Amino acid sequence: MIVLFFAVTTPFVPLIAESAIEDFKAVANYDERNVRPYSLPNPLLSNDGKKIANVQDWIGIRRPEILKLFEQNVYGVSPSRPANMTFSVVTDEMVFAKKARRRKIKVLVKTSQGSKAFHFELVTPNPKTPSPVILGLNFKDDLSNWPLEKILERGFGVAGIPYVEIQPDQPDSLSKGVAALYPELQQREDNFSAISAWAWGLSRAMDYLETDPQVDRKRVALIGHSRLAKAALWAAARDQRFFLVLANDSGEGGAALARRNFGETTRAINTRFPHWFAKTFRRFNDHEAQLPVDQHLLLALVAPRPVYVTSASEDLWGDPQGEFLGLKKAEPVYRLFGLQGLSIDRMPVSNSPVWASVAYHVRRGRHDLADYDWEQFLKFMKTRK
Ligand code: GTR
Repeated sequence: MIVLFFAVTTPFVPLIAESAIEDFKAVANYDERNVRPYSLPNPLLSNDGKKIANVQDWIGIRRPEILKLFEQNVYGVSPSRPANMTFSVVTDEMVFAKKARRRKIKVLVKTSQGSKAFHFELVTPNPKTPSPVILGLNFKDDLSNWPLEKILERGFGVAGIPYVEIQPDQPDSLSKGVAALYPELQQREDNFSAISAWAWGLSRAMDYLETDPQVDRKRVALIGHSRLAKAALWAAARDQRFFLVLANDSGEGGAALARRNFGETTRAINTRFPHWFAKTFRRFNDHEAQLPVDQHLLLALVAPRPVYVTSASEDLWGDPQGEFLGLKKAEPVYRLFGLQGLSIDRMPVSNSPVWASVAYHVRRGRHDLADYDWEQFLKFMKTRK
């Protein structure tokens, strides 16, 4: 209340007042007993009420329909692969006692509005054969926060894009970054949002990786943490070249069900991060029940490819239970493909991963991409052929 009063009466209030940020967290519901009943859109019922009973109808009818609903109502539209795009190798060296090769690749995109470049680092185990690669957006501009040596020892390559090179992460930043190359997409209510721009950047990195002889192009997995896990899920949902997705603590706008009033809400995320989603998404502030989708449908778009959802036990803002349920409610689509869901119906205790065609764990501890998470991800990937 005090915050609202402040915002309304002070003319020079910053777009996101720090006090407002704290206030959303302070007033959030963290009590399971206060979760209101909700009902979710059925993954296997089309917009016009047709029952989706086979893979063909899923692929031909329901999948495109859900993708479009997410574009229109949540993440906004994205440009297609740019006609004018070039890749160049900026640096190239052998590392880890010549056991691995590390390159920095520049992606340059041009449109009639100008040009924009971003980079990513690619490290591959010294190869006689192409390696599977784990690709992700990174908060850092190098790979120093990821367990490089461990990843390489397990036989995987890794690629990381400093996410703000694609699109800055600030309110009012959509006139910059790659979004600025497509001003016509910013005129729309379902505009090219920051999360869509980051996801689109992942697909552009994939455009390169597909051409690299040291990369097993059929085994490019996505990883992301937090806001970057939201983007990884949206990228995997849209772009079926990705082999699987590892979505760590993705929370609201990621794997967590929007209709569950627990932790972060649609209003909180749209207020604190107005650039992350399309403008249309704001219509659902306090009206999540009117969303034509919910986040289980985002996970379902990844089917039949594996999706690994994780939570952290202390990350109540991210709603661990809502992330688990998002995954469970996507399972009917995996079953349509003849794949098995998780063997459990209730969220497992901390540090007990459960794997099937989809996978889940809740790690003991706080919101983070921790060694424990990496360890499970690498083991899980070893089980996927
Ligand atoms: C939080 C935000 C979450 C999550 C997180 C992050 O402040 O509310 O949705 O994305 O940031 O990305 O670190």
